[in-house]
Amino acid sequence: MLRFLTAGESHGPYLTAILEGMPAGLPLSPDDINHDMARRQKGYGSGGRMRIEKDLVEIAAGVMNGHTTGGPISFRIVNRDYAKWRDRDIEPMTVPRPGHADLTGAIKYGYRELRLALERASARETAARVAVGAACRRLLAEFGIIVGSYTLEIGGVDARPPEDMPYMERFAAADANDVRVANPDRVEVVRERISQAMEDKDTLGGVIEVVALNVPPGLGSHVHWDRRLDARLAWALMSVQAMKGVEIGPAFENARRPGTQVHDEIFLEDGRLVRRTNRAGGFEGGITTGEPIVARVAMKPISTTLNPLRSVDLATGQPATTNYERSDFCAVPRAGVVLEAMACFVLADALIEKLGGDNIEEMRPRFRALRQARLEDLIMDDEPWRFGYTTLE
Ligand code: EPS
Repeated sequence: MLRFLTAGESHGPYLTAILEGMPAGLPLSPDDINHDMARRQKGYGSGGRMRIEKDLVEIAAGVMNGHTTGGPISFRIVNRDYAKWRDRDIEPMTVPRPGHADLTGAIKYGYRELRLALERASARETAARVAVGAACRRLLAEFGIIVGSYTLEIGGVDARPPEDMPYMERFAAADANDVRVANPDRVEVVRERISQAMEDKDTLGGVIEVVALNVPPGLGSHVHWDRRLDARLAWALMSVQAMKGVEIGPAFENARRPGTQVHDEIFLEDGRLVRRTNRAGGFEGGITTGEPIVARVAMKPISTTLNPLRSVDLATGQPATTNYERSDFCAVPRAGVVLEAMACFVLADALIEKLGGDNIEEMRPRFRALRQARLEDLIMDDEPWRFGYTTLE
């Protein structure tokens, strides 16, 4: 099945990713990937680094003449900022920032210089994930599956789109502004909130909704914990730097309501089993229902703040305050693109698992033959039966 690795430090020479398990025969060009790379780079509230980097991906393995070979695909993204660091004597970093991996990384790895933790923990690594995710998105596109996202909240400011706004319109509207807010009436107030945080020398988190459309029913499985696709998705989304909460559908609101107000009732229309609501967020029993997959993700505020936070200087053992490192003030708008990448990876993996993944042409007829939520696809024996186990007692 599909897997990937990334390597690279925030201010090192470059980031590398290897994606293994993509089927052969998929058209894939750097342009397919660079589109998402560019989307990840814009966002109001970013720090100065985004003016330095111009993320373009180089593919040096697994794609020949514009098509995947089935072999591991390698991606390389240069860190332009490295030029500024390579021949410089770097000040020691001995005061860990609360919220970052500085302290926990040093405890775990025995670092005698905190920058080593920072360098690999940094969300710069998400550029590599977006490259991987864009390749997965290319595979999903062959089967009509679309993944998008938009900002729901930033710093407590509500930016939810109107409930009746179609998902495709939400995606397009979000991509048309630099806070990735789908509700046009909320763009300015969100920008102002970020401006205020910058003035206050503070940082902001928020909530992002990630949605996948046209996912067939029957991906994932209820039979074992690590095959439940909602759980796999939550894991992948949570693995993105600074993500601290994931809910599928309105899960926390569902938890406050009685079951009769939560579960999506089933109706038969023209031989199809349909739902009029999607409070389940696209999953039942860890398996896709065929409804849109909806995941909401909570991002904590960036832990590098211009206003210092109290900490301890590990070199002197004295109380100290954190030193400012150039960073983002609010990365919520850009983070949506990273979350999409992780969702694309999880869904591509689940699709390959279901359809087999040696060659894209083999997958197509199997995709068309997938069992659907149709009465004709669901033949019932409708007669008494027994467990029939062959136990000794
Ligand atoms: C990051 C800090 C900032 C961000 C960086 C993530 O970088 P720097 O410390 O060089 O200013 O710009 O994100 C990226 C470089 C990127 O491409 O997203 C951090 O500490 O996580």
